[in-house]
Amino acid sequence: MTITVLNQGGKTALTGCAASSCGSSADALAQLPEALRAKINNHPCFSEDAHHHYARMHVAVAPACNIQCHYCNRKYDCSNESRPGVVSEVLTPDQAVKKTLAVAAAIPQMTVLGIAGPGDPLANPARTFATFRQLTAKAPDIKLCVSTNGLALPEVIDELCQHNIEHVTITINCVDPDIGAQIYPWIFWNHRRIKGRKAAEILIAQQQKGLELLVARGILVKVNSVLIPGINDEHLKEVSRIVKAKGAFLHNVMPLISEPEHGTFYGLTGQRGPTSAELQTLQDACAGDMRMMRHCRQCRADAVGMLGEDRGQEFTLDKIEQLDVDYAAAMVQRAQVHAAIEAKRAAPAPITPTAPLVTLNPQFRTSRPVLMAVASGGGGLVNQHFGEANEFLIYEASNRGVRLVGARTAGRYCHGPAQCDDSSAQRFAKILRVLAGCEVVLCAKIGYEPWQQLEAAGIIPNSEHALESIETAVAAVYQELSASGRFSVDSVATQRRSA
Ligand code: CLF
Ligand code: SF4
Repeated sequence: MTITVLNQGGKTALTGCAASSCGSSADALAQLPEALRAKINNHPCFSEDAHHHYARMHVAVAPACNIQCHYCNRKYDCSNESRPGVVSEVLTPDQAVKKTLAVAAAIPQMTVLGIAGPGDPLANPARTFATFRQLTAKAPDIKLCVSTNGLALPEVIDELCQHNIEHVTITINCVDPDIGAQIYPWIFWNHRRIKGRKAAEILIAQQQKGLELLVARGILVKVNSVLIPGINDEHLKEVSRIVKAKGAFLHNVMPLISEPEHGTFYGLTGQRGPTSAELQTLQDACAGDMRMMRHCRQCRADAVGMLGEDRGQEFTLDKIEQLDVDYAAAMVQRAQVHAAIEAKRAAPAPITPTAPLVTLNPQFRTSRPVLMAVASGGGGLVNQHFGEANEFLIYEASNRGVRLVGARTAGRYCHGPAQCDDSSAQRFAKILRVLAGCEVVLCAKIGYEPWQQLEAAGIIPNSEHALESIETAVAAVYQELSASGRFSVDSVATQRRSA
């Protein structure tokens, strides 16, 4: 967890990490050894700070899977790395390479190409490695990334290393086969279908062996875990402890998605996903053991763009087939864009005129932690109109400082005058549900009507910190409102009560 504290000059000055729970935001990043920093500096998933500046894309070249998870329906994207929704197009490796080059030229801040489905990349080794092989040769400035269930991992480690892959994600939901048997009905192993506890036992052994082999070779491993209330919630603390002890770099606990309409086993049998509060509580409990990822968006297996946005429709096959990309020229432009981003990131934080000239710690001991939702279009700034925000970044401010605790998708409130009708009330109701527990919304601008509705729901809208750095703005608002007693320990906000 990164703590941001304001100094006497009002700028972000002191940042520190709570014990061993460092995330990988700007300040935690600066504290890493140089070699490690270079690996994650522009990877939007492995570095919280990088996700404000850099984009990723996935190519859906891996349709088959070698296991069954109770939260997956093959008609939908791999839940390891996606939100529900069919993959628009499964690509051949040649198509995937063409698409990657086209996206990299059009979105120069795209630094990472991941293969994450729609099945398991390593259950489709020929397609996955053919894609990596071509991209290693044609686009050496793009980082390659892969996400797997781990069953086939130990046997392909040598090939992974040949493609200079520095980042691998393994989805590990358990280390106990009895729990595994409740998550995985079967695996396909050595040409046979194996069911029940035995299947889970083999999968767990392969995942752990794969993790150890990757770490031994210096590859950064992120472990994704799906939080399934009543099945592996308590157990994930043990998972976190074990994978950290084995050298995993980051742990990403994601909420189960189990809407009945997706047709998954869990969806159809009424297994619920966790609430935002349950997710945060577990992430905090695991954070004592290792770095936690808080900014995952559970992307589609064909996602394109910054985390939280999907520009896939701009790069459909019919569109890219017509393109002739000069990638040598694109690489020059990409390098310039990356240099400009890095120059901006290296610049000292501007002094914020609205920030009180005090530190948070001594003065506001009597204030309780508060969640604030931030509308941001990227760059780590409060720079989005409330009505245009499809998602909100959720920050917690407390007398220990400011930290990102998640991102929640709400859907845009404003769709233009044509849709300013009854449907806007429904959209607002959804936004309120998504903002449960938040007491402040920070945005660049907000209309009169949503302002009033937020206030009526007990949430304070604030657009006074437009274009400021998010952490500085959240800290400033916390101080302002703490000074007024709004967040005193004995106060309970309306919104908090209703959450
Ligand atoms: Fe893709 Fe995954 Fe690589 Fe990222 S996603 S393969 S590590 S490039 Fe990132 Fe998306 Fe979360 Fe995955 S936000 S679902 S963690
Ligand atoms: Fe689905 Fe991915 Fe699980 Fe395979 S590993 S069953 S594709 S969620």
